[in-house]
Amino acid sequence: MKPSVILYESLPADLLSRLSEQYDVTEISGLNAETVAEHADAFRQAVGLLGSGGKVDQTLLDSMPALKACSTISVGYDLFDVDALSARNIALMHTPTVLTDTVADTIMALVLASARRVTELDRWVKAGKWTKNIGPEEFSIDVHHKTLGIVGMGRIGKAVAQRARFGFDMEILYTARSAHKDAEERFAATRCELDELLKKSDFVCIILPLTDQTRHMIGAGQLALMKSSAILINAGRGPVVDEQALTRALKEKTIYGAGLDVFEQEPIPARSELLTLPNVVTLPHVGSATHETRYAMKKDGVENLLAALSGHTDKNCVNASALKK
Ligand code: 8YV
Repeated sequence: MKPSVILYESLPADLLSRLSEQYDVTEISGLNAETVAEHADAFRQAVGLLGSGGKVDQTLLDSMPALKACSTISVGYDLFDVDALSARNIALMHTPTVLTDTVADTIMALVLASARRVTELDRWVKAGKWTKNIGPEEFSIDVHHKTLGIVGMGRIGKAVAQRARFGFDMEILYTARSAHKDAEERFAATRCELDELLKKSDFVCIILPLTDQTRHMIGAGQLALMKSSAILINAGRGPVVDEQALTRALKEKTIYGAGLDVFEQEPIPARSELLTLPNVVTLPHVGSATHETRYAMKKDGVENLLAALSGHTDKNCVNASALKK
C-alpha cells in the first residue's frame, strides 16, 4: 500500500499522476473544519499535505499524527504555524522562485493602471462619456522618471526595481534590514528608512510577508507622510496596510491613489467602501495567477513535497534549519 497525502488544490493531470505514482492521493475541495471532519481517516494517515489557502495550525496538526511534510503552492506561508511544524519535525516547503517575474509584472500593471487611471477611464469610455475632447478632468500622472520606493527588497522587489529602472528610468529607494549591494549596483537603488521612503516616493510598493512585525505597518501615520501625488501599491499581504486608514487617505485625497492586489479580508466584502472609490485599482489577489506561472508553482509544489518526503529539504524549505535529520 502506498503512503497517503492530502491534496487541497486542483492539479493538472500530469502533475497529479506524478504524485499518484508514489502516493495515494485524497483530493479535498479546500482545507477547513468541514473537509477535515469529512475525511478524518485520510487526515489521520496522511504523511503529506499539498495545496494553498488553508490554515495549518495546531488544531489541524493534531488531526494529522503521521504528517511529515507540508508543501504550499505559494511563496507566502503566513497561514502556517511554522513553530508548531518544526516542533513536530514537519518540513514546510514553498515556491519562492517561479512566481517572481509574474508578480513583478502585476505590480507594474498596478503602477501604470493607477497612475494613468486605466480602469477608471476604461469604465468612462464604456459608459459613453467620451462625448467631447478630453481635458484636465481626464488627465493622469506620469510614471517614467519618477521615484519608486520598494518596501521589501526580496526577489520580487528586485524584479520590480529592474522593470522600473530600465523600463521607466525610475529612481529606486528601498527599505531593508540589511543592504542589498546587488540592487544598489544593478539598479542604483538607495537604501533608506521607511519614513524617508514614504516622504520621497511617488510610488510606494509594499511587497512584504505578513508577520507580527509587518501587520498594519502602513497605517494613518505612515500614509500621512506620503505626497498628495503619490500612489500606494500593495501586492504582498493585505493586513500589512491598515485598510481603514488607507480608505480615509484615498477619500480625503491625501494620496493620489492606490493599486491593490491584496486585502485585509479576501475576498473583499462587496460592501467595502474601498470599492466605491475611483482612485483605487483593485485586483482579486492574482499577482501570480497566469497559466504559465500557476502551472510552474503547482509543479514546484509537487516536486517539493516529493523531495521533502524523501528527506531532501535543501531547496525551498522554510524551516530546514529547525529540522532534525
Ligand atoms: C498564491 C501568493 O498563489 O504565493 C503567494 O504567497 O500570494 C499567491 O501567489 C496564492 O496564495 C494562491 O496560491
